[in-house]
Amino acid sequence: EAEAPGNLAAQLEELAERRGWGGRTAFHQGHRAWTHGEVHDLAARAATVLAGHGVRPGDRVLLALPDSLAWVTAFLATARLGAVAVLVNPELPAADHAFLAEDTGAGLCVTGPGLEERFAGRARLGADQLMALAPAAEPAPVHQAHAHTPLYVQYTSGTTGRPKGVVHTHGDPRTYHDLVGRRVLRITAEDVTLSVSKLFFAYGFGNAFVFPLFSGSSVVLVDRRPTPATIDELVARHRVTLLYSVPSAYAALVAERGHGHEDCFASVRAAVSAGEGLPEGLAQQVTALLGAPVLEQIGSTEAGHAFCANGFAHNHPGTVGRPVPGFEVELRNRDGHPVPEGEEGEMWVRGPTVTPGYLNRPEETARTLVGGWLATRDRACREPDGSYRHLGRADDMEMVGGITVSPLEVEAVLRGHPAVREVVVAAVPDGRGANRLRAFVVPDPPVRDGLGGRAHRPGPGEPRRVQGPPQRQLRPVAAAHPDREAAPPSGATGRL
Ligand code: 3SK
Repeated sequence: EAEAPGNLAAQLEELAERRGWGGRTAFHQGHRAWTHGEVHDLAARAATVLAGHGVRPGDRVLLALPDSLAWVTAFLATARLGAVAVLVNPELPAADHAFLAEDTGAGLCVTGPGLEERFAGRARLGADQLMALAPAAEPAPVHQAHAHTPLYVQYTSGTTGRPKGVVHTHGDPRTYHDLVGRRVLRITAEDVTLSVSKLFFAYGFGNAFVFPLFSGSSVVLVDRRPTPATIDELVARHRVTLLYSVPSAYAALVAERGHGHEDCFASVRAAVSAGEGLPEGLAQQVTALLGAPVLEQIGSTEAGHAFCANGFAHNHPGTVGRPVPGFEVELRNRDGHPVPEGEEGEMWVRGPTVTPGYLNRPEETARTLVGGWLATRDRACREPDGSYRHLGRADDMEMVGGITVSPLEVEAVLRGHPAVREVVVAAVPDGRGANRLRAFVVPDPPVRDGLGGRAHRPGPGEPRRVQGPPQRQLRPVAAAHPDREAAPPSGATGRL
């Protein structure tokens, strides 16, 4: 489409009309389905409901709800009004939600089930209420927007672990689709998507919202992390063609289903992997199980979606692929100077969807966006074929289960426990091809019966050792990833 992009909601509505896919299924959720036409019509009406709750152009509308038709409707309705959607993990603790509402100055919070009591002191609207009121409302007029008008904010953490709101604009989604969805993944209206990564993450937002709405294809929405059994069932039931996931979830799928090709995956034409390195052995097992190529990518919240990707014509396992068309990648040393050819360095990225900056964080913006280049803090080396091999993070963050985790923050939480004298936290391979965080603890003496220690002697039935992740106590951070096996500590924030 050649014309300059305006308001995203109008771009998508017009595209569906012009291409004649208004009657095609856009979203499956449980046993229900909605067409593209129904979704745009409902969103136009939902915008009137939001306006009735005081939402005006430029206002921030915080969306804390699981992946669902309500999420999609609330996002498009917010866009239609020229307001800015703040995409938030609904599973965060109340203190984190309060921080995000404060940081963004949210004028309205749209809440999912069980969160109605959150965001006290702010205007709130339950997602159920929005969906109940919308059908009877009149469609709201579209607010004029331009390619550079802010559209949404997603949270990410950095070296300090302090969450930062990353701003993206009305022009960005169409570019994600043109570059990654259409050119790399060759998505057509026939595709059916299932994304393990949720909509509030950059990866999930592109996979399960942007690409399907720009291509007239359909998505299977799942409100929580799908188990391997759920993935099998949904792929078979909806004839999923594109599966997007993260290495730890692929490892779980392989562990559960074995290595031989399974009929229930016959419809899958590609599996996409991102969020952390995909070991070559695991990639081979996934390919054997699904009978389809696994295409590894790397992207970031700041870049909007992937900036390097493998494709069908050129897939180099063990690498994150070549720069996505329209993106440039430079490897630089710690001082920001390009490294000689063949040496490893930090990935600096330039491209059309890189964020204009962080919300309320001019210093962090200036450190991360330098002369039009984005410092990703990912370390990599360039292979002779132009693919990049990811070598980890340049900062003190670890990628675990597709999320960026600060081991230092986890250590700080554990150190606060009276039974812990010293602790080191590190990511270690879990033997299935993914990483797990492990805490190595020196207990505070005298300890005769595990970590119960002096300060707290466990009672009957209480665990005698610190098991699983620590309870969170630290400052609020955003976007804990639902792909985890247990709630991550506060240092875990979304990269996906
Ligand atoms: O590599 C990632 O983590 C990523 C993040 C955001 C969007 C897309 C990708 C592949």
